[in-house]
Amino acid sequence: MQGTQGGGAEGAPGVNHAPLFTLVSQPIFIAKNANFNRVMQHATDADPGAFGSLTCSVQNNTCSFAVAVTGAGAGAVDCTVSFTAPGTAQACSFDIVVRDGGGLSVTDTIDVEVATVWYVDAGATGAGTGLNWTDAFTTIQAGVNAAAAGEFVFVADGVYTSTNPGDFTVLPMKVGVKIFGGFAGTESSTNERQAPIGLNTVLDGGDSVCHVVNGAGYSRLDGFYITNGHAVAGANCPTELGAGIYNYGVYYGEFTNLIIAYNYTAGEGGGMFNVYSDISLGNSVLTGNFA
Ligand SMILES: [Ca+2]
Repeated sequence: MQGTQGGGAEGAPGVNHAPLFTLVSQPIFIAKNANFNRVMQHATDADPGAFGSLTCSVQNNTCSFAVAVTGAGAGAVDCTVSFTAPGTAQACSFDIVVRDGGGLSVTDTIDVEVATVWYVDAGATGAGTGLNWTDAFTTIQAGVNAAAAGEFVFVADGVYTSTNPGDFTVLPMKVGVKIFGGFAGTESSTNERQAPIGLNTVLDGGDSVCHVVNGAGYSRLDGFYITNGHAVAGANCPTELGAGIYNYGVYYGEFTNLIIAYNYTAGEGGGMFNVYSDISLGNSVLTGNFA
């Protein structure tokens, strides 16, 4: 409209607004003694001048080790987190804080878990100790067998099947063990994985395994493509339930970044079946499952 002038929104001198985060915060699962150096948040602030001048910092660090959060910019900023993980396991957190020049701020809490990692890579040709990517186990069963409660299993992209057709499961989870897929085979933290996480780390039931994944409590399954489960009654399949993932009595089970596709059961829960369980399912796709 010609001739209008002095809209109320324009200028508004002296009014400051808090910065805003633009990323969904991700927890950090990292191997002992590993170095971490990544952008973990991005913030924006449209205010002019000092009111929109942003600085990243850290506060409320409960970790035993120092964490640096750095970054500065006008109107937008990347916050880079860097630290060296200790040689002992721990769970802790810190806050990323972005403050503008007018004193307003926004805070994001990042959870950190440091643990022993066992490495699995179907294509590895090293010593097979599971202690690093070069010497990774080549079967997912070996990684789970080696891991104790509180430890992690990192699995590189590839196709993982059961040892014998007609097995009960491809991945027998273990209480307290967190299992992550989606790695290229060089990383030391979950945050280094490239999207789409888990699409190419395949747990394949071969249309014969009863449950591709058999869940366990106090665990996490993160970054897998789960397919071709076949929960049909037989010697190795007492329950026609949960061809993709079967959780029985699973408490505090976290399931995230999963694609659960094309699993079959003659009973219930083609993709996933939970009974006497308390689980969370996030950022996942269930498609083409049959029950
Ligand atoms: Ca501002």
